[in-house]
Order: sequence, then C-alpha cells, then structure tokens
Amino acid sequence: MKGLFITFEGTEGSGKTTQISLLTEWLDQKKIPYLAVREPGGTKIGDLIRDILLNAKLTEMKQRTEILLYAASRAQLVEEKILPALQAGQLVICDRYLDSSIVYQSLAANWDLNEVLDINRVATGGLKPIRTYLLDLPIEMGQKRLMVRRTQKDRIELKELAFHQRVREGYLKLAEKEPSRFRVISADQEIKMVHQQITNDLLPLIDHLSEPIDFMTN
Ligand code: Z5A
Repeated sequence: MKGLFITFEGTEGSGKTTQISLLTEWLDQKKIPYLAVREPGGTKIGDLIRDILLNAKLTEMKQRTEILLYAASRAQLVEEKILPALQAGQLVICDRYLDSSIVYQSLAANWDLNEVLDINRVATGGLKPIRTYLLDLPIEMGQKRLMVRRTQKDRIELKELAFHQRVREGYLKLAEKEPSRFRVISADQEIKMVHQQITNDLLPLIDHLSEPIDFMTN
C-alpha cells in the first residue's frame, strides 16, 4: 500500500489538536495531500458513537461495552476513510488510534490486554501507523490547560487523577517497547518548538510518500 499513516497520542490537554492543526497548515503550504481525522469519531457513524462514549451521564457503561464501542468507531473509520486515503497515496493523520484503547481501556483500567488487542485486530484488520507522536505532559499541566477552555468534563475526563497517571505511564511503556514507531516529544515546550520537532522527523518520511509500505506488519 502507498501513503503514510501517522498518529498522535497523549493524555488530555497535551496539545494533539493544536499540533495537528499546525501540521495541516504546514502540509497545505507544501501542497502535500493529507487526510486528518480524530478518534473516537471521524465518520458520521463514529461521531454518533463518540456522543455515547463521552456522555458523562452514562455512568452504567460496562468496560467491555466501552472497548467494543471504541473499536466499532475505529472499524468504520479505517474502512470508510483511512484505507481509501492510503490507497490514494495520501498522508493520513489520526488524532488518537489503537494505542489509546491499549492504555485507556487496558493498561490504566487493569483490563486484559489480549482482549483489547483481539477485538482491535478485528476492527483494524491489523492496520498500524508507521509513526506515532506521543506528546508527553504531566497530568496536572494538561488539566490546567483544559480548565481554561472547558466548563464540563466528559465521561473519561471524570476518572480519577491516578487513572490518568496510569495512562501517561502506559503510553511511555508502549513507546519504550516500540522505539522505531514512537517519537516521544515533551509537550511542556512552546507550541512552535513541538511543531518543529514533529516536522523535522516527518519530512524524511514524506519523501517516501509514493513508495509502497506494508502497514500491516510494521
Ligand atoms: N479514548 C479512549 O479512552 N480510548 C480510545 O480508544 C480513544 C479515546 C480513541 C477523547 O477525548 C477521549 O476518548 C479521551 C481518551 C478517550 N479522553 N480523555 N482523557 P477528546 O477527543 O475530547 O480529547 P483528547 O483527545 O483528550 O484531547 P483534548 O483534551 O482536546 O486535548 P489535546 O487535543 O491534546 O490538546 P489541545 O486541545 O491541542 O490543547 C489544549 C489547550 O492547551 C489549548 O487551549 C491549547 O491552546 C493549549 N496548548 C496546546 N499546546 C500547548 C503548549 N505547548 N503550551 C501551552 N499551551 C498549549
């Protein structure tokens, strides 16, 4: 398959949305074709699933239901948007992907990792990003940044501080296990500095945009 599939991961308020927006401006200037999507959501069906997943009133949601709903949103996104864009040779940028389910639904929630991986293997058909930018930030800093913006917290944000600490640690463990895919970037830096580190790393990959890559086995 051609194209490039990259993802952004990190705890809440780490700057994923900000960096993806800067990156797409940069790509527009360079006239590089891309698709930018977010999870959960990114499709009409996925956006409806997102509303259920983040609804703070649905406190009765079971862990397995949560895992399956994130995977269902992902399955729709992969088949409807990501695979066609890759087949067209585009750069696909995804705001959160499978690593979010691994850390939020398994590592931080103490839930069977194999179950999450098995469900997601079905959902994604094994599609993996070639590069993942992990924006790493102390939890309190991310929450402070979001306090300025938000009046209400969603269902996941309402989880206790220790849960979010486990999410951060979980991400760092994943990055340690797969150093060739992950780039860990400190999000406690000026926005421009973070952007520069991302584009410096991405530029050589973009040079190979039209060459076939096996996203299923990397
Ligand atoms: N979730 C899950 O559990 N399992 C899954 O499989 C998936 C997701 C896919 C999605 O929430 C929730 O779903 C998420 C995980 C769960 N819940 N949590 N926690 P979302 O999409 O609503 O939110 P998010 O992904 O966590 O992103 P966010 O909270 O919107 O934050 P962000 O995109 O990383 O940050 P931002 O919006 O770019 O920046 C936040 C503020 O900080 C903003 O005012 C910026 O101007 C400011 N900012 C950004 N960068 C900087 C720097 N460098 N310095 C200073 N200020 C900055």
